[in-house]
Amino acid sequence: MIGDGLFRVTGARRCPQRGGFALRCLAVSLALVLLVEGALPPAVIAHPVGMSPSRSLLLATWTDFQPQGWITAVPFAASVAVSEPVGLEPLSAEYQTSADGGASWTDWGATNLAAGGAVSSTQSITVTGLALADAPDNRIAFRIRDTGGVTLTSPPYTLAVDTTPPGNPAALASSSHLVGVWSNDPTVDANWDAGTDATSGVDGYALLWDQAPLTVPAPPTTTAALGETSLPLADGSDHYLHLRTADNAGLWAATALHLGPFLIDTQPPTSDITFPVDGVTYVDEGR
Ligand SMILES: [Ca+2]
Repeated sequence: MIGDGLFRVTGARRCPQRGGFALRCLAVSLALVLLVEGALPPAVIAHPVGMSPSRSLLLATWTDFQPQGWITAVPFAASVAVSEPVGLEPLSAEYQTSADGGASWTDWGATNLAAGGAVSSTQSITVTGLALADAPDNRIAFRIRDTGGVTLTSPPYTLAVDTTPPGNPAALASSSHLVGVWSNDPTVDANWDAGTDATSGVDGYALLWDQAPLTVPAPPTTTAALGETSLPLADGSDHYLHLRTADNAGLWAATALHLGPFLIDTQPPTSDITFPVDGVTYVDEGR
């Protein structure tokens, strides 16, 4: 220990044994031991050779990491800015990635990496051509050396990748109406199961009623529920419901589910009966 060494060097054994001078010598020895054992501010303590000083790590700042949110297409680019007053060596920049939430990492490398900046103390690092698999918890970390030889490592950043559109529900059905059967109820109850999305999860659905059998609804989602009652439908025989699923990454199923036709007739029948003998006509107004 450094303190032990100092204590030995300045120990009482080496102090002259002459009254007040011996006491002063002992006081100086104790003061030196206290200083070395922690009484000095940390910034003043020199670091042993081979141990990274904390000075630069505390002053380095990593900002502006991109991309944020879900990544829906590969390959993609990731970038970050790093600043440190000492100055940085752009050619030393490297990165590594993890496909399991940071449990294991690739080796550090500089493939498809570019680093530069107007001033040496702030560098922008960009990596292109990243092609990580679908996963919510991919990670990337960067490192760069400063002109003092200290390696600065960024925190790990999340790369949430979902390039796979969701699957529509397995079934779309009505609990109130039969397809192709006339009904005097103008509001149709429809229900469906959730559908699937392995990585980001199902966000919701775009529902659309119209008079065509194969319409594919456009974004945005109109509901996240698993059932809905239509607005009153006009009398007619060509009402169709369409449903399309979106995931939390903003991807949409390429196709839609279709249900119909629904036949709506809210008007009671009207019948005219004429007695030919006297020509009187009776009208059934349906009341
Ligand atoms: Ca997805």
